[in-house]
Amino acid sequence: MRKLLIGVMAALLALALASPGWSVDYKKQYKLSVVVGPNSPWGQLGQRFADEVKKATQGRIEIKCFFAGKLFAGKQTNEFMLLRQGVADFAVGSTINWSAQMRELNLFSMPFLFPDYKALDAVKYGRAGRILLERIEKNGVICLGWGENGFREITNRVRAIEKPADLDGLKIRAVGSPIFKDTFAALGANPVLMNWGDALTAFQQGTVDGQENPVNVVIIPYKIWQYHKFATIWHYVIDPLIIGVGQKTWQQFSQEDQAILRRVAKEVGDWEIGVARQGLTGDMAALKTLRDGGMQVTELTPEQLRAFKAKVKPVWDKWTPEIGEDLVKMAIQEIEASRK
Ligand code: X2X
Repeated sequence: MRKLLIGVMAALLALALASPGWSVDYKKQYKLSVVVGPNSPWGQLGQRFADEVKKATQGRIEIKCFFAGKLFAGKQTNEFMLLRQGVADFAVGSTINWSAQMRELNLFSMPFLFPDYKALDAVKYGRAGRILLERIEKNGVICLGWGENGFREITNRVRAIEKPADLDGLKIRAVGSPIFKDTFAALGANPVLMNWGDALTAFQQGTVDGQENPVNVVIIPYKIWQYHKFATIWHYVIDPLIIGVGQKTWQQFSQEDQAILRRVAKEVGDWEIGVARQGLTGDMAALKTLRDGGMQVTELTPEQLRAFKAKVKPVWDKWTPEIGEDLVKMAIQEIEASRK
């Protein structure tokens, strides 16, 4: 009897070793966190990732998406921490929300640092980007791929913003990440930091005058023209997304499945980046949707932009050492090289 039992166990063990994609340790279902809803391309990225991973692993990895910050009661700056702790297994997270725990990620929130998508890509796929991802990994989150929220543009219900003085005293909702408070204070506005879930109510009730978010991924899906008549395209901050997985979860997967996760993240991430940028270069066709919604859209000239950039110098002075002098310098070099 004992011999038989040992024989059966040995056979089971051999079977487990022989099938690299199968492990007794896999959870029945993994949790993926997204701050926004399923209608945004950002939410769709989460769902596509889950669907494609399930298909490619023949159902070995089943991921359920939790939209609108459900996993952390809307407190978006906790997302990275919860991913580290394993409360969420996966997340498609904004660098802004993760910057609360990873100060270096404020690099992307340095006002007027990134002039265009080429500059962003040069940093993301260059040395500075590699260093950032390594640091995140050291902090317990594996980065599988990039997505994109996009360049953040400002909308408000009071007046067209063409120069810094137009921001005077406007109550602008921003994410609860300290660099935004500093930036809007430097620009003469009245920053109000709150979670996205609360922000929608604040727009509705008019307790804030304005907000800043990307065109395709937030302004259009959330129809911000319902609350705000004015939009200014100023590209002041870029907001990349990272498809991440907590270290503890990652270690459970076989090498074969890890490779699948990386491949799928790259594929769906690239798809979403394409959607996030659609109609936002050249003729800026995406802005038509805002105008059709009734918004007055202002596109700033390089000269008008310089006036805003001059105002945020104190933000650069304060935040460069926080992010790391070397990292900021490296990013500036990569951006300059991308412009040649
Ligand atoms: O809260 C925001 O503004 C949003 C949805 O863009 C982020 O999560 C960074």
